[in-house]
Amino acid sequence: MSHRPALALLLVALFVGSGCNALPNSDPNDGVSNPDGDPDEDGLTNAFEESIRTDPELADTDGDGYSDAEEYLTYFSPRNEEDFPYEGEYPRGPLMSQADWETYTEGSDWIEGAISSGWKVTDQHGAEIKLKRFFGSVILIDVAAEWCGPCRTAAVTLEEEYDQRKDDGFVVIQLLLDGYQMGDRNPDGDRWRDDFGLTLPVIEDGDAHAAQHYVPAGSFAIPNFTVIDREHKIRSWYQAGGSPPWGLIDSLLAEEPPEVDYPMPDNADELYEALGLEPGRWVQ
Ligand SMILES: [Ca+2]
Ligand SMILES: [Ca+2]
Ligand SMILES: [Ca+2]
Ligand SMILES: [Ca+2]
Repeated sequence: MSHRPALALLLVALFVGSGCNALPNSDPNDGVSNPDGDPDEDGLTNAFEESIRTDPELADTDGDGYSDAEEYLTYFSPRNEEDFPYEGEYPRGPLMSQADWETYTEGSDWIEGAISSGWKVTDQHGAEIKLKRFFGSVILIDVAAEWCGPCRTAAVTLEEEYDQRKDDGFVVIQLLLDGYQMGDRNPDGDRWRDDFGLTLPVIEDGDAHAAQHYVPAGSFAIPNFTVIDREHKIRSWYQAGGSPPWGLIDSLLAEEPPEVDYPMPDNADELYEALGLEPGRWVQ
């Protein structure tokens, strides 16, 4: 089901085997002066590496353990060591440039049709989750607590519903407010995931750092569900009780993802195959 752990192990083995340096360059003439060359053997030509500003002589430019090609082809930054493929393999599409993003983030929370503001939290794998990294996906924000019976009922089928849709670019972010007691600001994300077999991002959000963006002031009924579309617009805000609006989610998933300028290398197909990766839905 998952190919990434095996690949990560392979990469680790490669780096261990080569003393954590760039992969060996067997041809000293195959240097950066040749735009078609690939001296670091990361699969990306010098010309392409220049266009994305990665190091053509280093397979893992930012040193995070993932090669430049693997990161770029899965829409993570090969130039940012804090950004790398999630252990949870949550769906992700091409990112906007920062400039494009800034033109996009006007508007306010809590209004249907507005762009959801950004926030960042840490998931169960210790990975930083930034909402804007999921631009292009349909996102369900599910606010719950361990003590809440209806929340637990909704969680029973959540993994199955998520699994059916994630290849279409569906992300669920579960925000846990409390533990077993109401007002207990110590939710246990591991316990919750184990109870319901969840692989999706589960966030211990006891201070409502993220959840505060999706509930009206003075009211805090849970479970509640907010749906964010592929353009990061809030399409259904604060649906308290019951189950997520699956009909709406499916209709939003049927919409085309926004176009983002994200050039792929000419040898992308071969690279995906060589790396054992599935091309993302957004690959042209
Ligand atoms: Ca290269
Ligand atoms: Ca490189
Ligand atoms: Ca890297
Ligand atoms: Ca990186």
